[in-house]
Amino acid sequence: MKLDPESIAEYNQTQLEGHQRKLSYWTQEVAKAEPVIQKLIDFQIAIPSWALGTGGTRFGRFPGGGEPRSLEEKIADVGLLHALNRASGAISLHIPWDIPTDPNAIRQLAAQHGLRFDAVNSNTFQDQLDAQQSYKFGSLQHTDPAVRRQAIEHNIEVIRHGVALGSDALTVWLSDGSCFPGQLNFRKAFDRTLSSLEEIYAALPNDWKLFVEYKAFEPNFYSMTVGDWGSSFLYANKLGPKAYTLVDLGHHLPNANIEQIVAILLHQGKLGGFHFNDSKYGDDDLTAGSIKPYQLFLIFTELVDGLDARGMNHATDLGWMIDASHNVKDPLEDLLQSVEAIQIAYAQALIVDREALEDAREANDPVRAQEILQDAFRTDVRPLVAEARRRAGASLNPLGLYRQLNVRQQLIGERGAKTVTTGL
Ligand SMILES: [Mn+2]
Repeated sequence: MKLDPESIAEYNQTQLEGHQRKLSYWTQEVAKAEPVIQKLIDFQIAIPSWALGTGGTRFGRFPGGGEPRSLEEKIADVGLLHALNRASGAISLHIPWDIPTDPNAIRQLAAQHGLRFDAVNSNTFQDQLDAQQSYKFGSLQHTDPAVRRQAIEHNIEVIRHGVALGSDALTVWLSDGSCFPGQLNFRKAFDRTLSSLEEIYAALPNDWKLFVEYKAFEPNFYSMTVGDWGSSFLYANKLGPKAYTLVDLGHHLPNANIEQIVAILLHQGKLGGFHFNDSKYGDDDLTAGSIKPYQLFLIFTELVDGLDARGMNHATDLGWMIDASHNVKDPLEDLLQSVEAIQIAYAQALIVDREALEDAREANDPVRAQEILQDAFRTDVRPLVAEARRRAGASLNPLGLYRQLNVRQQLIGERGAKTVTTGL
């Protein structure tokens, strides 16, 4: 389905009075509000193609109906999100779950929805039906050169698909590692992974980036060959200037100081991209900002600070992507919530009084520093986010309009109640 622009305008009309009342505080602080609104309009978050269907756990999966059955329908769903919030103007594809049979047609379809293709993702953590070699004991690290060859060729094929769609980055997440002590020679696994990555790196077009994503555990539970930001940083450094670390919020050990990791990676010019989600225990892939919104704000505070320190463009110089998957929410509603949580954290980070914070730090005044940060975190920036949406032609309240239009029911009407999306 496609959203009628009239329905957005009509809906906004019913919300306008309340919105302007809430915005009035900010209109008295125009000097502060205007640049934030503009930055929010520019800021786009890529939607992962695998998050459009209901996720599951290893115990079960409970699809909600009307889920996209093809790449075309996935693009239509992201187009719907983007029409509602004008902040989801990109899609991140997963190969082989989303192989485009006609790249030109897919590119055109995406452009009709105002979407571009963000990083493409390879998959060497599952065996495909027609695969000659198995990834049971790893892919790029594997002891058998034939398995490594298959995994390298797959990644190069993913780059080719990405080039055809106008993407400019490859994300490599490896499940490689070991489940038991003694299973793996760590040094050999590192060297094999590095030389495999070098071949993939050599196949990158000049204007492309390679994102090396790390994860502390799962599916391997004793060691992960790219298990933390240190190893990712090491691989990225050895590979060269087109290689960067990708930070997935859920891929750390509990209580890791992600904001500090982000600050150092950015400072060293090696932070490439982000996968947003939230978690309570492990890699829970919950809605961004649903569990630890203060952490999300602290991460954005470092991102804004680090991007500004290097003169980087907030909107375009890092890859901003969601990586989440749910089994109890409507995936589209969940993604609307995630995008809004990210925008709120970003806006709050933008209003931090940087000069005062730096003064407090230089004066060794932790009380003052905390007050400055929490003053921003406790400020209700939602009217700014809504105003950015309104000016971009989106809904003042995307979730409200989504429910009022009964979008899920309409999708079930179009696609059926028993659809299961490709992918996870
Ligand atoms: Mn991820």
